[in-house]
Amino acid sequence: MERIMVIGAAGQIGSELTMALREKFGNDNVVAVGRKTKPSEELRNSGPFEFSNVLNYDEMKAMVQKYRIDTIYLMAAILSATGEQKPMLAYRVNNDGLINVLEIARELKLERVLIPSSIAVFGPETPRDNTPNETILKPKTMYGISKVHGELLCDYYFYKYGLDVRGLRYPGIISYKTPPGGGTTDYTVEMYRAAAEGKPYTCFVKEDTVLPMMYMPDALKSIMDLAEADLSKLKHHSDFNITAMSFSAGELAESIRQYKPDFKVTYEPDFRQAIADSWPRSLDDSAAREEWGWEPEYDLDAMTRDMLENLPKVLGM
Ligand code: AKB
Repeated sequence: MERIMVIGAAGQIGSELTMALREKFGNDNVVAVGRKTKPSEELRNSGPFEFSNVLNYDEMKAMVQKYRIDTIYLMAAILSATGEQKPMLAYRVNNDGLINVLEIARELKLERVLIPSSIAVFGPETPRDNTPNETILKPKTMYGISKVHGELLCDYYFYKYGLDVRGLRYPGIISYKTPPGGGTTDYTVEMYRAAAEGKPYTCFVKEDTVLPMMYMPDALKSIMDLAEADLSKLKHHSDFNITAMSFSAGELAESIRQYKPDFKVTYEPDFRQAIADSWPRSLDDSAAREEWGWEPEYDLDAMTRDMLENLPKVLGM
């Protein structure tokens, strides 16, 4: 039986992932763990919710034992932009949190651990178009450095201890329910929210900035499909490139204008521009396609339609 713990359950991906896993495996079989962000009523009331911190090894371990957990999804992380403002916090949460989870999983002989990585593992020396799975990994952000370290550690635990750790490199994730926090790709969600509220938007990257992106339903599908993939078919474990689409900030604004013709965007790049410029414009995700059948469903237009349909409800309009 699956007994799952989602750490970082109140965050952008964690909150929706917890609900999707509860739907699939039963509410009581999915324990949500959050640190301080206030969880939604839905999250708190639909199944077990615990407040804890991934840096508290003893408390986390006791909780894994209490709930007889066999699978952990580690979604807690300090993302790229916050990580540049608070590098030591990013270092601690992303590295120490990860090793805590890996050690708990090894000691308690858990069945599986899912740990997302990110396009932040790449850097300015990496080829930026159709970036291969195997390439130069020399990130310049603390977040990216911790994700490269994480990928290597996850593979280490797989090869040394036989712990089944899996992970994929998320591009920018776009969703309407829980806003993202502290990422470089957050301008996408901010732009949709401003458009839904009928407000103009000042974008913190340049109009021609292109990054790989993915809509939340595909992000959930990808990690849940990877969790169920046949281990014997996996040549990679913790570092799959995955993508759904690539577009510039200007193309995103244009896509929104199909539905909101008066929507105005101005561009005032800040420190996050340099981070965006160090990441790929597009990714080669053929390893994920071949090894576990990855295929996205949403393109830019389908995502824009869905975002603008759902945001007014979420924003209470
Ligand atoms: C960020 O912008 O930091 C994240 C990511 C790409 O991992 N969304």
